[in-house]
Amino acid sequence: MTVAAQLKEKICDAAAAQGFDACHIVSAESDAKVGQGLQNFIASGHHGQMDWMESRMEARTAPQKLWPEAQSVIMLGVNYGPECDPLAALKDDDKGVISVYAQRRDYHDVIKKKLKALARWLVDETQAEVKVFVDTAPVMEKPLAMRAGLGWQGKHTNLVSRQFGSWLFLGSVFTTLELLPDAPEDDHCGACRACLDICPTNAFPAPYQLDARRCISYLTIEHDGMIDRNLRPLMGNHIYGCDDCLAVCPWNKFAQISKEMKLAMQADYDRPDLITLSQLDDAAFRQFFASTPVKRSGRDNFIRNVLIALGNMAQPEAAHIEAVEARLDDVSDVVRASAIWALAQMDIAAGKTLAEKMRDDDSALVQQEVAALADA
Ligand code: B12
Ligand code: SF4
Ligand code: SF4
Repeated sequence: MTVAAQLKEKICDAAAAQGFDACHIVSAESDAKVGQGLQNFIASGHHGQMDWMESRMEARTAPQKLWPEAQSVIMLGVNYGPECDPLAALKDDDKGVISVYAQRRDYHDVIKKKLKALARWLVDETQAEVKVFVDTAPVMEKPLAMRAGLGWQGKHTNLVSRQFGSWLFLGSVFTTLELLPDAPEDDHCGACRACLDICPTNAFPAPYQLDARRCISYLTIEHDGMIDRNLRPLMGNHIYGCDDCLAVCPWNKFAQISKEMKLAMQADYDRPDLITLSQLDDAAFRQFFASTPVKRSGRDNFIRNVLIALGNMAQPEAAHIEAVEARLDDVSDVVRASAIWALAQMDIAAGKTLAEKMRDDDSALVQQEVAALADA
């Protein structure tokens, strides 16, 4: 074995010791296709309100644009395979569905710690310089992981692994070391289009392209304020993120249940009751979701999502209608406006009557909903 191959093996052994399930290496050079794909995404407006993607676009296009001294990137994956089929929860429409990743401790915290430990080990071993990234930095993790051979970007744009299916979190260690790169993974989607067909909001303008503005994950997590009226009925009981396109992928037959104890599913977040959630005030929301990524959306946008799910129930009972009515007095105008919509969905006559009573509300968002009801 060459010295370079030995070092690579030692790095991946050290990564495994930290609990990483996949470890591959890629050079830090740019890939023109990726930069072009990102530019097309932004130019088409597919990023919606995620202005931060646009403002650091150049840095995103290649590791060396972010850190010119970087020579190699160690791409790492942590398996978060769920114990059961996430699609099953969509049938219980009086319960909310929180996506698989968000029912766990915040992966940003868990993975950052592992990355730092691995980076410290690498510095001790080689005296090289290192930087670690997970999710929030201007790094395009999926194309890098594909080039490193961790998997391929499926038609839903996420990375699919032959070993772990859809369920890999990604993170990276950039280094000044020149490491032996791995071969890229090929695309194994073939003629399949299951992920494109299952998407409730038709968020894929074409295979391998996502219009985030239509994606329930974006709408429930990133989008601030009211959600497009035409999309609300399509969101079902998704209240934070969405796994539909991931869960339907046939490559999940090779998926494994996550072994990482720190990322164990937490029972409180499996199909939580919509009425109970609708009653959370800011302090209760922060407390209930303190350890999970859900806290990132903020209370008002989260309650908006819950109200949309209540409005989408096929056969709401009196208690569900009362829970929505209670939000007509909420301090947040997004919540009050969403409650008007939900009420009209559940009981159009009651919605119209109550909307009438909201005419004195001085919020523009509320008045837009009142006007839309009058037109309905
Ligand atoms: C922004 C973002 C989102 C956005 C946009 C998603 C997206 N597809 O880009 C939203 C909020 C919707 C989102 C949702 C989710 N996300 Co997210 N997200 C990110 C983030 C921060 C950046 C991704 C990015 O750079 N997107 C920009 C686009 C342009 O890049 P791309 O998808 O690779 O697109 C390529 C092609 O599709 C093509 N292309 C794209 N648009 C267009 C348009 C035209 C006209 C053309 C010709 C080409 C083209 O070119 C691009 C470059 O090759 C990454 C973390 C990171 N730093 O990388 C996590 C990340 C991708 N997300 C992740 C996860 C888990 C999710 C969710 C599953 C969460 C959930 N359960 O709700 C969903 C999945 C939704 C989906 N189908 O993609 C994981 C994915 C892990 C994996 N195995 O792939 C990541 C890597 C975070 C992590 N560290 O683990 N996410
Ligand atoms: S995450 Fe859900 S809404 Fe977004 S593209 Fe996938 S199936 Fe569609
Ligand atoms: S569902 Fe089919 S098309 Fe979509 S990523 Fe998986 S294999 Fe590819």
